[in-house]
Amino acid sequence: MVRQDILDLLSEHAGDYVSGEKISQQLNVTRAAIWKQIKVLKGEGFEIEGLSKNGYRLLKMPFSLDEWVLKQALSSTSLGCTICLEDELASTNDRAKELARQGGGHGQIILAKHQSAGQGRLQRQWESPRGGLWMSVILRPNLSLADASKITLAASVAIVDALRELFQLRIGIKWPNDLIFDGQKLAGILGEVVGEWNTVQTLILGMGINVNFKRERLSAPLNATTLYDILGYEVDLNILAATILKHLENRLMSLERRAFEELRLSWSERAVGLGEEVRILRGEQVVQGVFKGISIDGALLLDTERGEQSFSAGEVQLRSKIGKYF
Ligand code: BT5
Repeated sequence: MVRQDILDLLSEHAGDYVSGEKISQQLNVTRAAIWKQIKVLKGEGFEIEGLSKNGYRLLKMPFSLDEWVLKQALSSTSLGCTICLEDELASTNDRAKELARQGGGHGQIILAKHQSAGQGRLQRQWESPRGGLWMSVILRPNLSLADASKITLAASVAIVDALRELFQLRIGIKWPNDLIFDGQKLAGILGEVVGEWNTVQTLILGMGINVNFKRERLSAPLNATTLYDILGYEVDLNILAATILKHLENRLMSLERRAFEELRLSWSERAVGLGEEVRILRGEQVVQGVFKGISIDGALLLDTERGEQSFSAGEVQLRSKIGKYF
């Protein structure tokens, strides 16, 4: 509590010094206790200047995830209403499922600084070293089970738009939900329905973004990149999370208004490979054709020799004409 109170006080006087005496009086703690807490905060990455005659001044907040900093950055109204931030979790999606079963409400977010068993789709692994944004959101939207796939489409668009807003980056969406830069994967999305949708209507939306670490931290064979490799500097994970949640909340609101076509168009504008000759891999089988677009539910529509065929995300993989990832 003292930690939060000190930060509240310092941020209220942003840029100005607050005397140790004033903090001590307002919070009813000793000056020694304040000094100790300030030392801890500095260790966590807060830049706080302390001058014996003036007091303390908050100069900079950490780029790593911090509940207090994240709360300051949030502008969404429902998403992020409750924050669960852990140093390490096996998987934020798994924790979110547990919390959802225990009654965790719409908008609760779960983050881990590092995941020891991050999950991709279809039981695949998701490498999640420190410095990434590993976040899950519990959603109980006013939508039907048939619309669950639209939420993951919305999440892709939200991440693309957040990265464009913050860093003027142009990230592409590789169907169904990979976010890629220069043909390499920067982020992935894992949507999972919890329990009986008709009764509980809960979706866990997991988003994983490679942010403040070098690509070398990931296994060599992966076709991956990180924001650090792209930009050349570290970014504020709290602001990134908050900006994604803001865009996601807006997209969810339009989905609840049944603006499905709007989402399909937004997704298509950001997609890679549209209108191009592509290959679809279904196990050993390869189908070739022109990538025409997606259906309202996110199925890929392919113009083939045998006419239009549609593929759902769970069963196939998309490759460029020459068989590359994209
Ligand atoms: C995904 O699966 O792309 C979904 C990833 C979702 C991760 C988030 S993190 C927060 C939340 N908690 C979780 O436990 N998961 C979610 P998929 O399309 O199946 O891609 C998985 C494949 O991507 C793997 O088989 C690897 O080839 C590759 N991969 C693994 N880790 C990667 C990384 N950090 N960056 C890029 N590619 C990676």
